[in-house]
Amino acid sequence: MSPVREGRIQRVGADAPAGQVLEALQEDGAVIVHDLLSGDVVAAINGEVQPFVDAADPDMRHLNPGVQLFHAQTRHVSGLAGKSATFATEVMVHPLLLALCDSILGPSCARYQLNLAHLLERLPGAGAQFWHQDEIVWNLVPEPHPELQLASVIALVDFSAENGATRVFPGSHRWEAGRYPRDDEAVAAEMPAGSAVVYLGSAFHRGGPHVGTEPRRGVHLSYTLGWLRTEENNYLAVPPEVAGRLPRECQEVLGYAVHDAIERGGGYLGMLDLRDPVELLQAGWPGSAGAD
Ligand SMILES: O=C(O)CCC(=O)C(=O)O
Ligand SMILES: [Fe+2]
Repeated sequence: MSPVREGRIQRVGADAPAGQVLEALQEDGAVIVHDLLSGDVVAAINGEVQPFVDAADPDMRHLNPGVQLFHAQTRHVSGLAGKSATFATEVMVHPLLLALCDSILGPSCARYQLNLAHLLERLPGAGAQFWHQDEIVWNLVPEPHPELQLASVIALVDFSAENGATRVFPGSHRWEAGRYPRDDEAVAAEMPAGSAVVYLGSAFHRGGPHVGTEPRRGVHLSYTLGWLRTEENNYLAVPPEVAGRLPRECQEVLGYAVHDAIERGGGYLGMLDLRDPVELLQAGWPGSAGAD
């Protein structure tokens, strides 16, 4: 499909050239990508995660009371790449998402990595999240700084304004410090299942208020620079015995690959026994006695 402007957020098809998606993303801070995932992929993920969703407690206690309000009336399934092989192989390393990471994060690191992969099933009655920038988790990084994160919310059911579709504030990635959103500036990322709203870590957004009747299931998937601490501990979420069964590209994105900045005059991050953990996984570690 050709790009369509609606409010001030553009919509593209997943077959659009990555450059066109990137342009829309850089212009507005967010873009809706239709049909990023096929119906079969959505159905496979929904089936694989169902037991975890059923087991999730929507009243779970969070680490911090502030987060309690933010994530109220929501079933959470975190560490999704360790729980759904279809998610790990078809979504986490989706070529379009990785192409966007190459452009947005690539210039500021030797390799980017998964930040978090978290299913959010927001239930009827869930209130609006407070507006925020996802990059706030790294607020000790001095300003100005390069873009730290590429984020997305992927719809696993149809998203509507009524069931709490993610609200984005177009252009907010360029706002000066101290400029905050007004409610009338929000655009609802209404989209069919399998589509995604992709946004920059610097763009303001929120989960919308759920005034519908059916759970709103989506995946919050984001990537960050390979040298930053990730929000989710992906080595524990997807431990070596699980990661070892995934393709190498998935292992790399999960953060098992060394961040090698030697060519840029830097050094290594994330090595083990002076080796690259991806090579150890490829050699059968920890199932075998290890490499040599
Ligand atoms: O679920 C949504 O629509 C947005 C979630 C979000 O922004 C977050 O959890 O940081
Ligand atoms: Fe967010």
